[in-house]
Amino acid sequence: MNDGSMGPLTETARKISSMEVRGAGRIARAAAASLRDFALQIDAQSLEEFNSEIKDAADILLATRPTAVSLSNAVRMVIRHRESSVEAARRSVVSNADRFIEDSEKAVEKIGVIGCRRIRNGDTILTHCNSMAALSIIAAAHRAGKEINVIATESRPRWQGRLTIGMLEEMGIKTELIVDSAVRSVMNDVDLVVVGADVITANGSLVNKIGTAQIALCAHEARTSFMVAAETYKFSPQTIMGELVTIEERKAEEVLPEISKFRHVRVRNPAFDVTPHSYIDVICTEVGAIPPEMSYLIIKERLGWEMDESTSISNSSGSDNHCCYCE
Ligand code: RUB
Repeated sequence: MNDGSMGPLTETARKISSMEVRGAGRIARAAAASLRDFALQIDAQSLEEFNSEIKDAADILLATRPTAVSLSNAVRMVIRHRESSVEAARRSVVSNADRFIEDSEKAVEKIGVIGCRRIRNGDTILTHCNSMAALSIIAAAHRAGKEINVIATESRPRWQGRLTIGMLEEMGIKTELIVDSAVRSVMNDVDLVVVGADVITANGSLVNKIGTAQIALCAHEARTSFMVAAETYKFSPQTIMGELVTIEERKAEEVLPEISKFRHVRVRNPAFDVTPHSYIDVICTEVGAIPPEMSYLIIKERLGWEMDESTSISNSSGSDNHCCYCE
């Protein structure tokens, strides 16, 4: 392996693991950019050597966080090429990465334009965690001159809600911050829940920040609309092949820094949970607002899904995380 040129890519991997770079879309774009920069540095004598170096680099990135399928989809889209020389393969990887990053940014914008049509003047919107796709919808509604009010959860244990309220503050949007457990207390004031996605499975279920499933349950019980904002690269081809989604379990210290003082307590810290498709009214993608039941078609048509070995790229490879699996 070309150790000298691996430095920046390893640094990106470290930032993704530590969550300095976080959120499924950002993770995917950072991985694409670091593969592109790495491809430009590879000093390979043969195509086999080039492919093997790129594959090793991809594996380092894939081992960072196991849940977000945007990471494995981005890696697959960037490293896939049919070239027969090192230089052509290098050019392919670079242009794949640039295209992925550009398309991904445009997708977030387009989701805003499409999703904001579902927001009415005077609506109160509840959001969870910090999702660029969900915030794109809220920002687009605000730009369109709709009077909106946002309720943001804290999103313990990593407090992503503080990022969200900072962004809403900058946009000048009226915002209320609540503790995660206050969701039911405020749900009757909410017109629409809008959240992002780490994974949409073949049956249309959503994997997103821990707590999302409870919010969906509350929204369902209160007859409040539940909208998911998800670029098409958040849909999981692996789930068509029957694979289960790996749910990342992070360190106990994130929840309880003084855990070492407790001899009989075990902290569980799953970072994501699963919302059944039956609780989701609509998934807003860059190609339209679709019912969750259409997820299979998105995977088939948008992700160029084929029954080949590239489909089996999985984020969980080599990860030290303690993971559990779900449908
Ligand atoms: C972030 C999270 C976000 C999705 C979508 O979790 O659950 O809702 O990743 O984000 P974490 P985006 O903070 O653990 O990465 O819409 O920005 O891709």
